[in-house]
Amino acid sequence: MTDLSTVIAGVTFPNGLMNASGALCVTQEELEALGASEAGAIVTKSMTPQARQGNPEPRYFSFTGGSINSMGLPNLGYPVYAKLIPSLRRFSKPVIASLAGLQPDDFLEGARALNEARPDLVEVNLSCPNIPGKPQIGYDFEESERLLEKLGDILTIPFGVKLPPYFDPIHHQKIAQVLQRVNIAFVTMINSVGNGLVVDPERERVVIKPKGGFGGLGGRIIKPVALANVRALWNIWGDRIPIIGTGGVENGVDVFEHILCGASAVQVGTVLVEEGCRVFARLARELAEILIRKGYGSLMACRGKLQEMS
Ligand code: RRO
Repeated sequence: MTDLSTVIAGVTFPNGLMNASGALCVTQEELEALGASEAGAIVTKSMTPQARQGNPEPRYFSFTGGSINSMGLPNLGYPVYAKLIPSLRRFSKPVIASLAGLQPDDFLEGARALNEARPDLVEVNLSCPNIPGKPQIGYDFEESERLLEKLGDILTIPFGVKLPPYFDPIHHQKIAQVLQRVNIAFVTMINSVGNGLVVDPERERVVIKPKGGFGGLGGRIIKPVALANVRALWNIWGDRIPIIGTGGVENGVDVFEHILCGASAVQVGTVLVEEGCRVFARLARELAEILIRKGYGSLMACRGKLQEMS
């Protein structure tokens, strides 16, 4: 048997495959379906103080090669998730609460609620691209540090951060320094590639309604950007801070590539929305096949093993 388990911030996962926050994880029903599936963890939708309907529809569109979304943080609100989380523990897999907010104080209020609810880990979302007038916090290094410092004073649960993609090595250096200073427990990257635009040429129209059609890109087309971001932080940190790779995972080989780049686990967004929770059993089977073929006894054995050319 190939060992697909992994450890992140001291928490053991039965396998390193889980949903990306946002994908089929808003309602109690969806969270329980993740619990009953082969997913190695349950990740909640990013939550805000009050319940939100999100942006007007249509707000999600899939196309050959990926997806574009501008959901606008539809979620049930901190109090409802705080009540739900303890009951999700019965599925005997880690529960990761994704914490968001519309302003810094929201995050602090959410941190207090989550201290009571006791998920295994908290993933602080600094990278939602879809709220009109609210920039992605992760692109402001000073603001990110201020917020994470304050959260560190409040949270009694290990917390990590969900980052946007960066496109320049200096930005990888800068965010890595910030995250080291605040003692981050793990990093999830990347969120969707923000503010892309998909065009329907026949109708000469955008494909989603909010923000004039601009939205976050996910799926196969973003895999090289995701792999580059995982690798860039692995090159800085090695195994000191675990990375959850997210972006473009459609099959077992994609998972393998993320792990080779340095990820300790992967999250699945677009393909989960398209295929439903049965995707986890398929990915686990395909990942085990490639690990066996390559002679690796476990997922962790190939972590970071990507070779550069001499
Ligand atoms: O809800 C969303 O529109 C959304 C969020 Br919070 C996020 O972090 N990433 C994304 O692609 N969509």
